[in-house]
Amino acid sequence: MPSRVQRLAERLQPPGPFRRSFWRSPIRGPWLTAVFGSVLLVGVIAMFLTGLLSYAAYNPDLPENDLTSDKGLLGFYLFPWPTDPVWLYRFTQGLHVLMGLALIPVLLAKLWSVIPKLFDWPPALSPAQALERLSLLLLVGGAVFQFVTGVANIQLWYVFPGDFYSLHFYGAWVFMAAFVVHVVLRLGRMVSALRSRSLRQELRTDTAATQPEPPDPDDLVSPAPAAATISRRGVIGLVGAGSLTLVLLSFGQSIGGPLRRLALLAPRGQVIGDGPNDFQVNKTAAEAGVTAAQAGSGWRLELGGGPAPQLLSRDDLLAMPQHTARLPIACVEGWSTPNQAWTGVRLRDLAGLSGVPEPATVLVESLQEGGAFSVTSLRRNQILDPDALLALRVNGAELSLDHGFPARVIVPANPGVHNTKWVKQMTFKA
Ligand SMILES: Nc1nc2c(c(=O)[nH]1)N[C@H]1C(S)=C(S)[C@@H](COP(=O)(O)O)O[C@H]1N2
Ligand SMILES: [Mo]
Repeated sequence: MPSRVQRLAERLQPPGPFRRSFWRSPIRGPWLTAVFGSVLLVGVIAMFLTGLLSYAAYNPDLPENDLTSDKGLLGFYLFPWPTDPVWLYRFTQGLHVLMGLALIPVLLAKLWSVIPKLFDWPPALSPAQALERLSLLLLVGGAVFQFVTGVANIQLWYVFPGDFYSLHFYGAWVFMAAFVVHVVLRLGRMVSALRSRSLRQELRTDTAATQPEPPDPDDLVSPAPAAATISRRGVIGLVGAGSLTLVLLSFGQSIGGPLRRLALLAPRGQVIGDGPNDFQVNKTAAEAGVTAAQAGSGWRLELGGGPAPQLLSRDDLLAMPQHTARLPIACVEGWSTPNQAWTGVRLRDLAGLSGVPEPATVLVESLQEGGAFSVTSLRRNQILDPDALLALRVNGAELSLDHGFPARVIVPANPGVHNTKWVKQMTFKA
């Protein structure tokens, strides 16, 4: 029996989408919502964890590395990012971006499945309901915000009012707070809805045999269902095909090499550089404002932090013991290159030469003027790793100017952004 308050509320409903009978899809109901919800439950947790890892990988506690203005307590979990296995960041960040893309159709389907709730009228009948709807605002707004900023960033569409890192970082925490509240409130209902129908049975049911779910307390099921024009199987298939298409047209950018050509949704050029230097470039020398003249014979590496600063020419560096390491470049934007053979001087040898053989950090500065990534810090474990290099050559050839000639940093498992190109100065600190 509807209560008097409910009956009154119904009479006060404005017309159109605010009336429950406006929404007539016969497949909308708790089971379908729970199917998409369960995929999002797992997916969002995985996104959050890989996102947290990416923040840790930036070593934001070191000078110049924190791209958020003030992490405060939100950095409680930070740990020194390891250098082993070398593909670690390639894997976690490739996964973060690919999963995010795959979840877009699922999120849209989930929102479609609950859209009548958006128009609930009156907006709230009790303080508890008002609070819940407010949390939904943060939930839906937070999800849309995270997906939009993430996709814009991997499409190099830097339109944010502020910088991507701060927005995506704080956005994640706001979204997760609302997500936890939502899961606590709805998990039980999700589980019982999933149990209410057999997935296997649904996957065998065609459009003609598709019937509405029984009326539910959440009022997702239409009170006036139309005839089915698509089965639940059809909608699940459509969403799955959408996710698969996004992944198929994107994963090539994370695998690199010849498969990169499949990454039609990736924004970067397919072929950059020639011969041994023909692998992905983030920012060309021209874009960074670095000229061949700056990188020419007058270039000197300034080693600081020790008793006396030192200036080394490229020939001085080439005269030091050379080491080759096979390492990838993996960008926060999800693209990466397969291992390339980098050759140069070990960072730990440079630390020794500078007079700081046991460094805690090194501050690396680029020839590039300004730019968020022209000054970064590396941690002790990254300096002392035997495969951490100031690279002078790649794949048996001189570095190209676009890949950082005369010298660039390359450290195993390091986020691409901290593999500074066109290095000018390194300051080791004990
Ligand atoms: N000086 C400087 N170094 C830089 C960058 C930059 O813009 N300026 N971009 C970084 C980023 S974001 C990435 S992913 C890698 C890419 O290296 P690559 O262009 O050789 O592939 O370089 C890093 N080093
Ligand atoms: Mo990057």
